[in-house]
Amino acid sequence: MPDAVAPNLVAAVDAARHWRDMMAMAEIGGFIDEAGHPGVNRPCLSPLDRQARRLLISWAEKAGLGVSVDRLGNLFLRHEGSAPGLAPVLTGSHMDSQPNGGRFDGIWGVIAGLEAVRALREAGVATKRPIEVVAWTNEEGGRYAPGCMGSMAYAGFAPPDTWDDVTDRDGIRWADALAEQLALEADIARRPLGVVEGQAPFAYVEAHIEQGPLLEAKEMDIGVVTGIQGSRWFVVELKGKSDHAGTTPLAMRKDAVQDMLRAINALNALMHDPKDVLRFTVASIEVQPNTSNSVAGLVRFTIDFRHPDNAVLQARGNAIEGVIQAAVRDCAVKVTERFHAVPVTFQPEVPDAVEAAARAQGLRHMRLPSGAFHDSQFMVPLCPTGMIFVPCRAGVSHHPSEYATPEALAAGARVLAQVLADLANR
Ligand code: HGY
Ligand code: MN
Ligand code: MN
Repeated sequence: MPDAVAPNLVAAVDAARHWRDMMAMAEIGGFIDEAGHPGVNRPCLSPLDRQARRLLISWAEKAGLGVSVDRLGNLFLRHEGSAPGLAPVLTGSHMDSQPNGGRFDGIWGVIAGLEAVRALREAGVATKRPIEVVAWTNEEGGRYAPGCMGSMAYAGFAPPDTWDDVTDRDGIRWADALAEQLALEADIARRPLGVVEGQAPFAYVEAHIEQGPLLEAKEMDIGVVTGIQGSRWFVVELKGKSDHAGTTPLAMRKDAVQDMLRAINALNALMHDPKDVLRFTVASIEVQPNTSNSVAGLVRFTIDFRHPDNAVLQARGNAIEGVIQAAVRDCAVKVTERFHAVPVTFQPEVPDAVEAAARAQGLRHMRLPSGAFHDSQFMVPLCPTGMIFVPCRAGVSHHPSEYATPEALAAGARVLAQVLADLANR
């Protein structure tokens, strides 16, 4: 579809319905934080996740879409095209949230996909190709690390049983939580797992809030996403010796917390970037036995390291273990890498279609990369891939004060509808 707008399609996107759907989803796992912000805590493979999926499925069935799930729990809502055998256009995002998450990260891309497909059908816009809206399993990696398990398995990036023995904080294995979810959703049609067992998509487009301040600061309506920076996750285990805090001389201790401080100070030096492009975060720390009067015998802490330049991502990431080994004085060190997503640049087809739709609809737009990772990172090797960003208030995300306006979401859904119609007729 060139720069022409399908006026009946754009008009068929129902902004009020879209916002109602978003607010209904936000009730599932919703909470009010101490500052009065409405947050969401909806862990993957939890009863709340299943409640949200059932609500989405009820809307999809009402809209006449086919519903199916694959063996990683990825959930698909299918709009049939006039040539059903053709590779589908895929759109979607994730429904799981951070534990202290917002009402828009991930879920908006799924609900926007549903709204765009409903608008296509209500406007009578025919598509040659099928369109599928997907809700990927475990994008956040909050309950089970790493993130993007559903999309990585779908794309053949990692074998589907890679994470079977990963446990959550309650010791529940990923494989058991996934089996429980699939059993509770046994009434939903099964489908082969992505390109591993089935068909690759023709194209993939994901709608998401920016999770950064640029679009709001530049007063833009639409972000034409050009690519995603690389991310590497590590978990570092320091094993010392627990001792009595009152009687053990410091010279005799193997204090895991003191060694953690040495390690993090050394990592801060490794990761120093005067241009503030590099992202280095330690945000999850486990201490054992975690009592005030016993010296810490064991510490586990996480590293989230990101950079847009793969050479830097590899060089600094590969140096992490050696830097920790050199800095630690008394403990045994174990460094495990558990996520490695290289920087990706989206092929031109989808960003160009997003830009054409935004322009045709008279929306202010700009190109920008994504600092957050997304399931789309793993679609790039499979097919032309891209993302549509909308502004979020002060760029805040992964926090209950995350907010995007009804108008911003409706504009994003209208662009998505036009892009889907465009791609599904190629
Ligand atoms: O961490 C991320 O970049 C994503 O929001 N899960
Ligand atoms: Mn997200
Ligand atoms: Mn997120």
